[in-house]
This record gives sequence, C-alpha cells and structure tokens, in this order.
Amino acid sequence: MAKSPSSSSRPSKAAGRKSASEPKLYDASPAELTSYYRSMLLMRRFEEKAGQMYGMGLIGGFCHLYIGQEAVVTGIQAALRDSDKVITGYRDHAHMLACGIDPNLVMAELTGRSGGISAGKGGSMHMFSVEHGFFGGHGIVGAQVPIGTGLAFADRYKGNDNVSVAYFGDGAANQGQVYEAFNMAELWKLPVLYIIENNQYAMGTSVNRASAEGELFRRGESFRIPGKQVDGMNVLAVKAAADEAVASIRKGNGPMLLEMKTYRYRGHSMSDPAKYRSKEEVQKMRAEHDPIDQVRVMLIERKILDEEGLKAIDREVKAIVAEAAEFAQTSPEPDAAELYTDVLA
Ligand SMILES: Cc1ncc(C[n+]2csc(CCOP(=O)(O)OP(=O)(O)O)c2C)c(N)n1
Repeated sequence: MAKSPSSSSRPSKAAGRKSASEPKLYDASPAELTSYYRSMLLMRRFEEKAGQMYGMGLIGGFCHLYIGQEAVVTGIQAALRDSDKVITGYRDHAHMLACGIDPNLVMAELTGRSGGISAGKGGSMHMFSVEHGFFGGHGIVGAQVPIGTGLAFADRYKGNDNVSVAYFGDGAANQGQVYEAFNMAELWKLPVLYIIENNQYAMGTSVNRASAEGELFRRGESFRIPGKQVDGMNVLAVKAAADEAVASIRKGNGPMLLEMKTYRYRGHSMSDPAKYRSKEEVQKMRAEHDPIDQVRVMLIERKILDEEGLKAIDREVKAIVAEAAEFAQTSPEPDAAELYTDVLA
C-alpha cells in the first residue's frame, strides 16, 4: 500500500545521486517580459471566469482549471514556432490560449455552444484545432504521450524539422504507455519534447505517495532520454530550458524530457474537497512562488511598467475575458442535426 510522505523513514531513492543541472534564466527583453505577463494574466482571469460560470451552472461536465501553472505553458510556447505541435491532457484551456486560439471559442466550447472551437461537442477536455497546431485535449490519463510521439513521427516521416510537445502530469507519468512511447521515440530519435507538469498531486494523491522515483526528470533515463528538472513557477527558467531542449530536438538529436515543478492552486476538478493538503501549503505557494506575481515584480523593478501600465494590462485582459463569457452565453446551442457528425466511438 502507498505510504504517506511523512510515514517513510527511508531517504529518497534518488538521494546521493547527481542532482538536476544548475538553473538558467532566460534573458527576456522588456517586450517579451510584458507579453509573458499578459499571457499568464489572461490564462488566470480566463480560468477564474470559467470557475465562476461553472458555479452558475453555465458549464457542465468536467472542468479542470490551470490556475497556478501558467508559467509552464507560457514559457514553453515562447520557445516554439507556428508549425510546431502541442498535445496535452484534460487540463487544457491555457494550452489553447497559448496556441493563439481565440478565448471566445474556448469559452464557448466550455458552455457547449456551436461557436466553440469543437462546435460545442468537445467540452472542456476534448478541444482540438489542427489549424493552431493543437491536437487536444485528452481525457484518458497518459494517452496523449503516444499520440504526441506519433505527431513527431509524422514530421520525421515528412522530413521537416518541426517539434511536437507532449504535456502530461505526474500521475500520467506512472502509465505504462508512456514508456512504450519513450522507447520508440529514442530508438527513432523522434522530434518530441516531453513535459511533465509535476503539480505534485494526481487528483488527491501526492507524487511521493504514488511514485517510487519522485524525481520525474529521471523517468527517461533507462531509454537514454535526457531529462532536466525546472522551476515551473518561473517563466524565465521554463523559457531557458525550453529553448535549449527545442534547439537540440530540432537539430535531430532525439527526444528530451523536462520536469516542471509546479503547483495547482485549485482542486483537481470542480468537485474536490481537497482534504489531501493543508490550506497553509496552498497559501505558502501562492505567497512565495506565484508565477504572475514574480513577473509583476520584475516588470516594476526593471522599470518596464509602472502601476498604471500594469493596470492597463489588467483592464485589457478583463475585457477580453468578459467578451468571451458573453460570447459563450449568446452563441447558439448546436443544431440537433449535428448529433451524428464528427462523433466517433
Ligand atoms: C487511464 C485513466 N485512468 C484514470 C483516470 C482518472 N483520472 C483522471 S485525472 C487523474 C489524475 C491524473 O493526474 P496527473 O497526471 O498528475 O494530472 P493533473 O490532474 O495533476 O494535471 C486520474 C487518475 C483517467 N481519466 N484515465
């Protein structure tokens, strides 16, 4: 049976081994830092609004919020180009915003309206936009890893130098299919970047209770896939690590794995009593490591923006989210004739 973190007297299996390499920070220009701030703030406010709308009964089914993890997807996306591909699990709203998908279309998908990015038939977990290089949105834990590896295989087959990014969680990292995909990816030197978003909990189970090797960046070692652990609460650390990994993968050196140490502030999904962690733990993370606050401080300290400049971005983002919420409530329901189109089983 799994032990609670405090009940184990044994040191971590990784103790005494070489630790992750020294953290590097990306040297962002003022315009880049401002755009990271805006992008993360949009994700935060979008998710807060989605949470409210769920509470009002306007969004049904499952809904997993990304609040707290914004630096991961923002830093990774900043290292990609338009022809690269992205795939993730069900905690996917921010990944779509990062891919440049119109917030109106993402919110309308949450409300199940015809104006949604998947015409209202995908909902929170199953959105898709090939046009934006976004290949889902997958509800089966870990399934996106072999599919993401297949996306990389397709690019290798076509002979281009695109990179595919497959995001998955610490819980998904314990799925067998992940390792079958790792084996083939390294064997065939496929252009895929694996991102483990280690937000420390898989539903109500902490990574220490469920993982024999809690240092998840080591999970590719036996396949010879190089891995690094990164401060996933710091967008500049994420961007630096992503730049290095993407450049190596694009050159044809094969897959890489980055473990992003991050944290989700909200429950696993919308109905989560969160008995598995203390309020103090969440508050401490928010107070000391919040990804948006960190960039806000940098913008002020580097005199890139003053309070008024920050407020202007805040207003702009709130207006975008308000418009998305309005669109998501006024877009028509899908026509009944659509019941049997684009639905596979
Ligand atoms: C194959 C499979 N097993 C179990 C589930 C139920 N389930 C949904 S989310 C989840 C936890 C996954 O946690 P993690 O991979 O850490 O991602 P996070 O929710 O933290 O983003 C589980 C077990 C599922 N959807 N699919």
